[in-house]
Amino acid sequence: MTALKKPRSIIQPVSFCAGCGHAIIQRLIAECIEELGLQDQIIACCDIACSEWSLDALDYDFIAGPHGRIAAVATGIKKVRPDKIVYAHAGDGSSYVIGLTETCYAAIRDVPITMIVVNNACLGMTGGQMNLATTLLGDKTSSSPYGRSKDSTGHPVDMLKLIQNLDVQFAARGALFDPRHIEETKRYIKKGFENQVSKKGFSVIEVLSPCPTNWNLSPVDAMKKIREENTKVFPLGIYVDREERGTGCG
Ligand SMILES: Cc1ncc(C[n+]2csc(CCOP(=O)(O)OP(=O)(O)O)c2C)c(N)n1
Ligand code: SF4
Repeated sequence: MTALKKPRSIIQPVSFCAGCGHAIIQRLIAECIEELGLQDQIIACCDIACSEWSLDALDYDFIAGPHGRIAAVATGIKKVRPDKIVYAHAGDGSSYVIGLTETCYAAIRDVPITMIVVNNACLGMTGGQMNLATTLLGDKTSSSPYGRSKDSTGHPVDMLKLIQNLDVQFAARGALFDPRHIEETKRYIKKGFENQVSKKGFSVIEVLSPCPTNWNLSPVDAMKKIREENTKVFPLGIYVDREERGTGCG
């Protein structure tokens, strides 16, 4: 039996809401970094949104970028410090809505960074407003109180299907609703770091993640919603792995 140990780089108690997926993702990031022995080479980038709670919790060199600009911030850091391992931990509003251009250009340039995008189907930090890219049709949010409607706000967008058409190193989507999928998500995140160590290109890992506070669900029901609803619109799996020359999903 393996004893689970907290990574040494987690130096503060979790500040996220109870049941928040960001906390699991923060832990997976720290575990991957520690298992790969990269602690001293990391420059972490978090966005001005819920991911910024990691800033004081993790014992890495850290920068918080303006909301939506995290892919550009990480790109700049990697350009001037190619010797460092640079990762971005950001929300789906930051990465796919206000920061759509930044994320796409990091992918187009195939910048060798590891980008972890938390798909919690809303704008978490500001009160759970609808996210144009990730809120499901019919889902009620603080800015779509009657449920998201296709007629007024269009369809959600599967960003990995867009990124799949660009020449990137790695793109995959994981989820957190049970231990098997948490392990799978960890493998994707680790692969994103390993690609950077071996000086390969842009890696993006999107994670379907609960925001129980803004979804008005218990942590258990939030995980159930992801498993039963969100995975239907956002299929899990590897979309691009240049190394394997495989593309696809599911
Ligand atoms: C330029 C700018 N626009 C808007 C905001 C307000 N703002 C802060 S966080 C946020 C949304 C965060 O949502 P997301 O990126 O999905 O991350 P989450 O909090 O859900 O992890 C917004 C709109 C800001 N700080 N700066
Ligand atoms: S508001 Fe949502 S995303 Fe932000 S910390 Fe709370 S549960 Fe997590």
